[in-house]
Amino acid sequence: MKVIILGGDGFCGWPTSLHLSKQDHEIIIVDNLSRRNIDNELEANSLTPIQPIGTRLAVWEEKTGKKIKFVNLDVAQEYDRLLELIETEKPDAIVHFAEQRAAPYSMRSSKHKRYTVDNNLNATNNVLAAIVESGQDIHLAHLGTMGVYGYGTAGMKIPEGYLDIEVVTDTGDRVQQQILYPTNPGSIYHMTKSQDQIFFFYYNKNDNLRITDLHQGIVWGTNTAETLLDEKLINRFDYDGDYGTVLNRFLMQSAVDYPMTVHGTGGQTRAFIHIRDTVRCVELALTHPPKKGDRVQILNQMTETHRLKDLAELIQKITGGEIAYVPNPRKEDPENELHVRNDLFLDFGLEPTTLEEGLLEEVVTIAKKYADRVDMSKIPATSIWTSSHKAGIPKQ
Ligand code: NAD
Ligand code: USQ
Repeated sequence: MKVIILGGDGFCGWPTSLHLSKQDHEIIIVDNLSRRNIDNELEANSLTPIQPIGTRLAVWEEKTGKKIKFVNLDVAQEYDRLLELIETEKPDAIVHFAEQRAAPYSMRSSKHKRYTVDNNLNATNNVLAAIVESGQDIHLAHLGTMGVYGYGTAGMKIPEGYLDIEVVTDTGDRVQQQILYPTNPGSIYHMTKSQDQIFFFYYNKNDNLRITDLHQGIVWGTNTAETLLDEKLINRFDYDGDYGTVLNRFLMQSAVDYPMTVHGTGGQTRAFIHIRDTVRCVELALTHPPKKGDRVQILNQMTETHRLKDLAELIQKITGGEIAYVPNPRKEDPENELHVRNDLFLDFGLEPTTLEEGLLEEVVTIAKKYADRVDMSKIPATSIWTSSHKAGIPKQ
């Protein structure tokens, strides 16, 4: 298969590109390197020493003999170049990772809210419009988020995208329907993913596009079989207050004797997936595309749910690290239950990596190994959801 990977220099996109290249798919990475520029803006860095994209690709070719093309292009701004690329390369599939993905970054200021909306919505609309204009039958697989659903249910398992409902008509008949699960985003970033869902619904209905939307949970871990082939292929590991996600932050914090920053009571429950399973899920999504005329295929890309407090306590058992319950900078429910269906990926053959298998390895091979690269001043989460959240935020 020929696959264009939009956002292929990022945390999920890079190991996915290598994994698909290893399976002999022809890969073209498109990325405008905006994530690296945001590191410059935040004066933060990956915990792991990631190499420039040119070095990454040269080492991959040297190690495996496989070539990956790279195109530096802004998917949200350079529509004509994107269309030309699609028309020239004629890919079988496009994987769309190219969005601003941090909820705290999207809440930093009006400027960051506007950037996140402009970037994410235009990127998604541009890809969809370009596929239509090219006239080609290309399967689009998009990385969405579990946060589209919100994190609470009335005790039921969150279904894969569609909710069964029953309406009573004016004549008293009961009619069964399936609708898109109502969205309940908790940040500007999550709101853009909710809006992406409507773009997919529309382009699928109007233009018959074949689309898979992957509602992914929080990704943890760093390396995959492919990124481990050489240290120069190492994947990104974000730990700063905006881009670091909770489990990787706790692992890094406990490795450098920084008390684990549990927001509020730690009663929040979230869905998780290891990066090794992310790359496998994208491959499974590409090999199980919807047929022409099918509705948007929505898959919940997660393997486990955990309460944050339990995660911190589990890591404490392994590392002896301290836990700090800090005021929550976000506006979110202090506690929630979360039950999620993920039958489709299990049916496709996914064998999940569990927390028990991966945690210790991650602490030792990444968090402790690169601990001397940590800038402690970048650890506190300082982006706040509303001005009333200001008072309790820890000072840097
Ligand atoms: P990332 O920021 O590491 O990677 C995104 C990549 O896209 C970056 O390399 C960036 O430079 C590129 N990009 C952004 N806007 C672009 C544009 N307009 N044109 C070209 N390139 C652009 O993020 P990630 O963690 O790899 O996440 C990838 C996708 O997966 C995102 O859409 C995110 O919403 C989704 N996702 C991530 C997680 C997670 O825990 N990391 C969980 C669920 C969903
Ligand atoms: N949290 C802490 N301590 C920290 C950091 C976070 O307690 O030091 C808490 C947050 O308050 C929140 C939870 O951990 O309750 C998750 O935060 P996160 O930053 O790990 O994850 P989130 O903001 O939801 O975003 C991440 C990715 C995003 C993806 C999403 C999947 O950055 O791209 O879409 O996970 S999901 O959470 O399922 O919506």
